[in-house]
Amino acid sequence: MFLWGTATASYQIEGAVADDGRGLSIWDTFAHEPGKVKDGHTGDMACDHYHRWSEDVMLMAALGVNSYRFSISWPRILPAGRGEVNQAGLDFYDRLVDGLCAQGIVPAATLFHWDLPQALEDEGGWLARDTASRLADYAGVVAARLADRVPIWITLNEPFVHMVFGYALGTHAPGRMLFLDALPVAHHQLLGHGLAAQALRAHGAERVLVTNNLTPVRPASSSADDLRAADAYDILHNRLFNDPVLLGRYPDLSAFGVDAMPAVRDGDLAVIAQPLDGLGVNYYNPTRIRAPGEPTGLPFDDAGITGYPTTAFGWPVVPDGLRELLTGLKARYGDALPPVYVTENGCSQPDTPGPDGVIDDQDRIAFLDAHIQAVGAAMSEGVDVRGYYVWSLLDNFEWAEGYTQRFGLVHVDFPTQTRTPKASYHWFKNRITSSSTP
Ligand code: NCW
Repeated sequence: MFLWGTATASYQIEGAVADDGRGLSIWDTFAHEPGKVKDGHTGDMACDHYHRWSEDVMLMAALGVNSYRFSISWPRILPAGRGEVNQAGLDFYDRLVDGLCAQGIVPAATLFHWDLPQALEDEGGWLARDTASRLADYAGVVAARLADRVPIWITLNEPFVHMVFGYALGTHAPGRMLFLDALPVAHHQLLGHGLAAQALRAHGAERVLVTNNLTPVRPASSSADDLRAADAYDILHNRLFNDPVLLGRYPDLSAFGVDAMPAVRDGDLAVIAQPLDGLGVNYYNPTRIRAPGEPTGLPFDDAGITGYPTTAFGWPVVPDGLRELLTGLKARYGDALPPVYVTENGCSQPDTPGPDGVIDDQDRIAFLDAHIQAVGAAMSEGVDVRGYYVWSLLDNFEWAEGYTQRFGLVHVDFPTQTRTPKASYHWFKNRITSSSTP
């Protein structure tokens, strides 16, 4: 059965940050620091999904999806990041999973979608090797409770984006600006993936995935300098997180002046590279890269993509980039590529309700239609794609952009928490009922 779903993440939708013994996450801390998030927004209330989850499950049931990708809030389960388990936190996900199963919706749970317990950040966060073991402990705790009903587990969401925005540039929590010194964050997340995968399997998880944010890289010209720059960016964005998991080795980082990946110990790559049941792929847009005009400390420069429409975020809309990405993965990894799940794809649009209250998001419909066709094209070119999840079910807390970027199939009026399905919700329902595959 091809999985059609929607995706969300805990800090972006749950709210209820002080309910039932939840501990603090790095995003609670970061969002409350003045100037970090647009308009001073925080996830304190978000979509209040913690209290409204059953309404949200019914929205999915009426949408007709057969799967739902959500993330578990680590500090709800282990408020101090380690040690004592908060049963009330587990009970929440237990109720959610039962609610999904009752509607025939297959749960797909992400362990880490960026909301690290603050207590672990205080011990070094992902710069500390120990955090990898803590992820594995947490994986064991949640799988022991939920793996009897949750068949699909995703260890990490977009470890590249978490490393770059959280630890290299500081625009996301925990707000560190370490530039290339953030590289150990990549290794420790990947090690955490491998250890967590073992713990999940030991507790009966059926399918274990990791989700990477991937982008097809297009050189700005065919000059040798631009080709070299594009290759360097491809290594950093795509291969740094795919190669260790799929091939058991790090790519050559010499373009970055790095002789060997830091923080790696004997045996780590074997843990990281154990067989996967699927690769989760989040696709938003391709990247056009040129050689830097003047020295920047990096071997590439973003040339920007022109000639395409853009989303409210300013991201170019290039549906064929998804076909290019998927077929490129197959060409690069061959038999080492497990089945692929498109675990996120979608767009932010202004989505202002009309005078009649209708949210007529035709641009999102065109976006989804074209991207689903691109998945179909990749499948007919031989890529084994098993699922497609729209980001997102609901408008939600879009990290540093606060509530200003709306990605939902369902509009949320945040002051009243009123949910209104957009035109794209009705379109997606028709699309997935009219054909069982892309
Ligand atoms: S910001 C981002 N997102 C959005 C977010 O809501 C979701 O939680 C994420 O999984 C929508 O999907 C992901 N992704 C960052 C994409 C930009 C990466 C560019 C990095 C260049 C250095």
